[in-house]
Amino acid sequence: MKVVAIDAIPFEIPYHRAFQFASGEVAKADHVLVRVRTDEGLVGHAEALPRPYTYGESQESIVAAIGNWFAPRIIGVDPLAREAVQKALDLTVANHTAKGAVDVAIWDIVGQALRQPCHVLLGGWATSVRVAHMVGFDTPSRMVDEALSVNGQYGVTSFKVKVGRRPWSLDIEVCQALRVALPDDVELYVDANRGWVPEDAVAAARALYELNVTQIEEPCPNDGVLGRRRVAKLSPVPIVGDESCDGLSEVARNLLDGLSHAISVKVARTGFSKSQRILALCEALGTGVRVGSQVEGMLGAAASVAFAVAHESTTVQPAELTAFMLMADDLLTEPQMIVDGHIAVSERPGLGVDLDEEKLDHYRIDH
Ligand code: MUC
Ligand code: MG
Repeated sequence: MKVVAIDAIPFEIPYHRAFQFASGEVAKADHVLVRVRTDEGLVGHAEALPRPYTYGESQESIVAAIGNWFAPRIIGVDPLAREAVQKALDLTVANHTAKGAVDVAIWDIVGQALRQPCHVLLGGWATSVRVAHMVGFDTPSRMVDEALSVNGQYGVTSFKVKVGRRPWSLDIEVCQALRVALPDDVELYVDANRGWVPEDAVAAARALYELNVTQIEEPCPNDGVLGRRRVAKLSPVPIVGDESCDGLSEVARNLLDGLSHAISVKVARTGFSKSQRILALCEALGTGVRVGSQVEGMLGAAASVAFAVAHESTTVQPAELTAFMLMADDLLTEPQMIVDGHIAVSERPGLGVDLDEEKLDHYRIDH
């Protein structure tokens, strides 16, 4: 079997409201559908998510990287030859979400060719996983209302609160309000998206510890090594590496340099192939892992669910899989469902999801 085409189709789907955080915001789904086709008629899909404030990619750069570099190198390759695909992708540096999507679309084809769901090929540990919901910047009362609504309606009991504002007391005020309003068994953890300076991060961490916050993601910029190391050393709350841990070597350096205690693994940036390598490294170092969100739609969430349920270690912490709730519509024929705080994975071959071609036609912006 051979790859005969890789299409990168930019599309835009409105959001109910913008999802805001310290490093930027997602105000609409300006994503790219990656479609890989083979000479045997199999078609694999994935969703590429430009996050310029995190990886420096745009819809245009993702379309160009796939059209100019990745497609010409991978056309003619057998999709089962995933190491050859990785080699072809890594001839170009950066371009994380373009690469992650090509890898996932290739795995979608591999699953279809072998008539197995991707999650079974990846490890087959479970068939559902607890979800965590991300709460973006807003007033304390609106953030409380959102969390109560998602907790009450979907049974979600884990919330990642966006923080990293100045003064940092604003963030503590939000977390205090959430702690008072939500049931005691609800997990609160936070993500500062590098918004604090180290001194504020240490002070905020001490206050968040008192609120039983379980983790602090990216408290301050990772390139301020001594400051970040001081925060990781002094914080009573474990520090999670996310955007500073966007590849296997970056994860290794981050953990060995004592800059983080746990890692967010994101299928949107490291696909399935590299994410499994990162997972093995974290297991070897005794480091906790959470499947993170790149603020993806339902197609991206389907890939993250497949990865999260495939390994025991990625089911320990609730996976961030609800970002699609903010979107006014989506591209799949069957919506992703959250029931009792869990999402179940499709048992069909590959990613096990179908694209609504009419919706793709309606939302694509390249014609
Ligand atoms: C997250 O966990 O950081 C915010 C920025 C980004 O790149 O992803 C989101 C969620
Ligand atoms: Mg994060």
